[in-house]
Amino acid sequence: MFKRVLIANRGEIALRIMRACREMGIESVCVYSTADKDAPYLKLADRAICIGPGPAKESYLNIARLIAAAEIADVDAIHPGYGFLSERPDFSQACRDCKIEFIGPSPEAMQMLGDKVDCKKTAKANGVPVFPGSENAIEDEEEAVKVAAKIGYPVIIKASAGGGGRGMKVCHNEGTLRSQLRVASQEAMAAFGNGAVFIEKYLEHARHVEIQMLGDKHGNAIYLWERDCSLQRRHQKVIEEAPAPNIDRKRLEKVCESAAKMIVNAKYAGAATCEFLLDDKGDFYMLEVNTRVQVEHPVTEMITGVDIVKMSILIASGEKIPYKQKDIKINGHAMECRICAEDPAHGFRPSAGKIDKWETPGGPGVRLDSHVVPGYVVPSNYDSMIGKLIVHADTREQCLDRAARALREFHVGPIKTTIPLHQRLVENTDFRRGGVDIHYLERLLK
Ligand code: MV4
Repeated sequence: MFKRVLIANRGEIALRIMRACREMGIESVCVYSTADKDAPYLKLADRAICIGPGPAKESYLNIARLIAAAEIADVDAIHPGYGFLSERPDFSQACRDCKIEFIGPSPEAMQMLGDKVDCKKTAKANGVPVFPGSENAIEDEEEAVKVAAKIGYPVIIKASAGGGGRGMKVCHNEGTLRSQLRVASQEAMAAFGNGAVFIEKYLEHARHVEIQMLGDKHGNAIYLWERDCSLQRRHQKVIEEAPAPNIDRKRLEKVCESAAKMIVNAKYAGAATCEFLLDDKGDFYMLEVNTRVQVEHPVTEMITGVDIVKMSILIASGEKIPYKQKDIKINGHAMECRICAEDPAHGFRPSAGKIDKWETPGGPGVRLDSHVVPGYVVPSNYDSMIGKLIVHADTREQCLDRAARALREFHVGPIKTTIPLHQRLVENTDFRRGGVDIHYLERLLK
């Protein structure tokens, strides 16, 4: 096992990884930008190293500075967390070049599953369902028009290198498809340095269901079942839950088995998430694979008892996954509310600044993953998420009631937060019924 790990991240996930390291007897080295220099979680690390100024490009996204910090601290491994450099094959490669273990997949596995065109081919080859569409990146307009005629409109143009909804275009007819192809490719080139685009059938009403996977370096893979993340706004998830409500678990199990095969065949080591859309007929279509530990991993931890962050470290150190698929049992229901420093009453405008009041919920089945303490100043440089409230109970209904109860105990000021929105959602009858689609929240807020 590693003696010392560098955490190439900040905020709640840096703290989450630090906690895993402490329990595993591993020293943690946390990096920080000057914008985070007074962050309280840094005191919990065995060592903290400043890597640059506030802008992420000059600190958390700067590979050379992170590697330099890792060399200075003489760490065995680097945990990237989520966001920042977590899904960059060049960072995984830089770690390999410097003989530092990257806690995540190899650059090859990350490349193969990170590129959507390659990923779809791998998925298909392993029996993982995907949307019908172009087999390869679109080379010319006529080819795209032919494929679209075959699968039928509407179709969606996506960037092969894109993710999280960036650079997508929905086309309802041949005219828009023709005109949008060039635009999409140019935008993809500008945003990702790769102009490759592909098309597939567009699904209007869908739920977002994702499967938590773990693969190790010995050719084993298991799944920790699914999360439903349909409640989102502008591609930012708001509430995630597990298990997914109203779902055919037999069909889900088949999809999970295929996804595990795909992870094995991609020689994938670490935590991964396979994202799917689920239509109203109960069919699954894989969208992409996220090659990192995700924000919402705690809901899966709560229902399976598996510590996903510890697993990611264990796997990187070369250990086998200490569970067989049959050991994974689902216990109860869990839900996560992402609490952001934003004002939901005013178009979700950012509400950075000092948090004087931070009164947090507790009691049975309540977990709060947050780096905030009273007096903490939310920097304006980064993501606005200030904590995740995770609740666990025997049933979904009890889980919703517990979430409502915990949210009532949560008082934050003077900055504005999304707590009132969460209170409204856990009382919402459509959401309580289960199975709202990915456009539900945006419709509700109109
Ligand atoms: C789609 C889709 C409908 N049909 N693909 C958005 C994020 C990216 N991972 C893929 N996304 C979508 N791909 C087809 N063929 C609708 C979306 C989509 C979406 C997906 C998941 C969660 C929220 C979403 C919100 C808008 C659109």
